Amino acid sequence: MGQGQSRSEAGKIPSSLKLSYFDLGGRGGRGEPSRLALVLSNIEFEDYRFSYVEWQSIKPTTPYGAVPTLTIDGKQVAQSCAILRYVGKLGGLYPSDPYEALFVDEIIETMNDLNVATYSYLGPDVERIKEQRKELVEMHLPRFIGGLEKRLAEFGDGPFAVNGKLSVADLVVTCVVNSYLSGVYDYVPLDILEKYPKVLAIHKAVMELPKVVEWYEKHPIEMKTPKME
Ligand SMILES: N[C@@H](CCC(=O)N[C@@H](CS)C(=O)NCC(=O)O)C(=O)O
Repeated sequence: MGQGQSRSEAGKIPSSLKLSYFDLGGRGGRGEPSRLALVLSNIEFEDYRFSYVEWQSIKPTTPYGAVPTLTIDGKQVAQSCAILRYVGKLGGLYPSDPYEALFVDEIIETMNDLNVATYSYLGPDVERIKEQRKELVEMHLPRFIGGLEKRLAEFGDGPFAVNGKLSVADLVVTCVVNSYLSGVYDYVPLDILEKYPKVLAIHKAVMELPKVVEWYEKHPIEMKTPKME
């Protein structure tokens, strides 16, 4: 059970939940925040992970040819932000107060905008990757992470983003930060987020939660040295 709502406010837990997503070596990605929400809420789920090779045969079985998907008592649903809100509601990590929920949603959607910009090109053309990462560093990170850093002052006193209470918004921010700190993005300096202390404070607070510590002991985050030239 999360800290955002009481148990009586949380949703009915289905008897079977299967979260399907790539195995990204513990880094962020669109599936990891929902995994963390389920883990933090002590909700059992099948953590179905697969490689890109396996993905080719899985893709046509998903509603939009994309993951994550969540299979709830045999029914598959898609879209990472919708899944995250749903598991947040089940586990008490999504506010029942609509006004508070609005701020949580603002953060989820902002991190989604950043993810869309981050994954806009994943192909083999190195020059195109360099160009895309330059845009990320100069434009998208200041816009979305810099924007969030300023907004956090209005959302509460921290360390968690909204009213100081742990919510799925903190999990989505943490997964974005983990992917940047892991060095997976070539041509992006590893210290790029250092000018955003409030965002980093959310990450630190989440990564220190005992269940999260235990989770990453089991699923270590693979660290890389990003290519810079
Ligand atoms: N709007 C969707 C986007 C899903 C998406 O693009 N997922 C990526 C992984 S993060 C994917 O499935 N890529 C493989 C492919 O498109 O074949 C969501 O938020 O779930």
